[in-house]
Amino acid sequence: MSLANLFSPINLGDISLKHRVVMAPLTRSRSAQPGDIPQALNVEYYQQRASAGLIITEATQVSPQGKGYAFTPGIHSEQQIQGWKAITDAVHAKGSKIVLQLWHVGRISHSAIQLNGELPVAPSAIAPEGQAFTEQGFLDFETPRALESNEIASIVEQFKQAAINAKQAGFDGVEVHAANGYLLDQFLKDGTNQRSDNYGGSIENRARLTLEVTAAVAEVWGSGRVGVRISPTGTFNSMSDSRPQALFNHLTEQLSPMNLAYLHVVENFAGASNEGFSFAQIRSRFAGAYMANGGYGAESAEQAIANDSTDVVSFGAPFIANPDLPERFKQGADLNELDQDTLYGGGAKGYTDYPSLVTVSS
Ligand code: 8OZ
Repeated sequence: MSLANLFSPINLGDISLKHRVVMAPLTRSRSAQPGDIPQALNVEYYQQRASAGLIITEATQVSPQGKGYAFTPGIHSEQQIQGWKAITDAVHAKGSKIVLQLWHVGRISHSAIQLNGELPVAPSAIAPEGQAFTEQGFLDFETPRALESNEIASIVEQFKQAAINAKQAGFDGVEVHAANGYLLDQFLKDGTNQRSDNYGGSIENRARLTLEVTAAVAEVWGSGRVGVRISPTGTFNSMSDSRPQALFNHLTEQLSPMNLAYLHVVENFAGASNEGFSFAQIRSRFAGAYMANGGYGAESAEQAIANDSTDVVSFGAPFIANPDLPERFKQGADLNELDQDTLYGGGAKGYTDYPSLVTVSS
């Protein structure tokens, strides 16, 4: 099968890609400790994958409050900025592009991780099911503290400062993480947002924080270097919404005139059902580039671009196990298998030791 569409160039706003195989954001929990600092091992990992048309980094803490998982990196200290700078330099040296994913986890954290043992914050005091991954191991989630109305501006400020830091670290842009049950998604969906102020209740109010954060970050970067990631049907992290189509149609209609680099849509993740949801309605409401994610392979990605249901596709799991994924797609080569046991934490094993195709020069 021809992969002519997948391997054609595209501009995502002001970010030019040489092809449309994008590396999705992937939490790997391998930053240097203490300090959650990107290190040489991470430079090697990202550089190995720099044949991607674009790399979206693993979710990265915008602030200490935004941290929810042990060993994930941040972008709120000088050392973290310098650590990321080595990564952006290495990726650029290989001719690829890299954007930083800006992440505030909200309630998906634990007082054992938060500064001064404070409770995690969220739109409403509703606990998720399950456990947090902390430096002390897995701990049951707690009931978070509902943010006061006058604290919301500081959330926007955390994202904005992180965007400024990302610029200093040499990225090509940033992606606002509004998916998968973290703080912005917690505000969007009514299973987690039961506020009665301007940030809760109506769909317009629940979308407000994501829109304000995106606008603040776009002020720093220019809108053509900002993407937003959403997961309309996602249930990961105990998420639910009563009217996801109406909610995400509205959000998309509001994001569209901002002229963003792209809208990144998690279409399949952790077995959530898409019954009754139309991603085509999201696509048709967004004037800029649509990036599809979740369960795609080379052929289904090619097909989806050819039939115009997406512009570009991001690949997660396949990029963990195949550092040279675009080349393997081109050659129709077999893919390495993913080792589930080495996804989070640890060192080089299951991180930088997946083999590339052996290329024999003639
Ligand atoms: C899996 C494990 C830890 C974090 C996401 C940042 O879902 C994540 C994540 C996924 O966006």
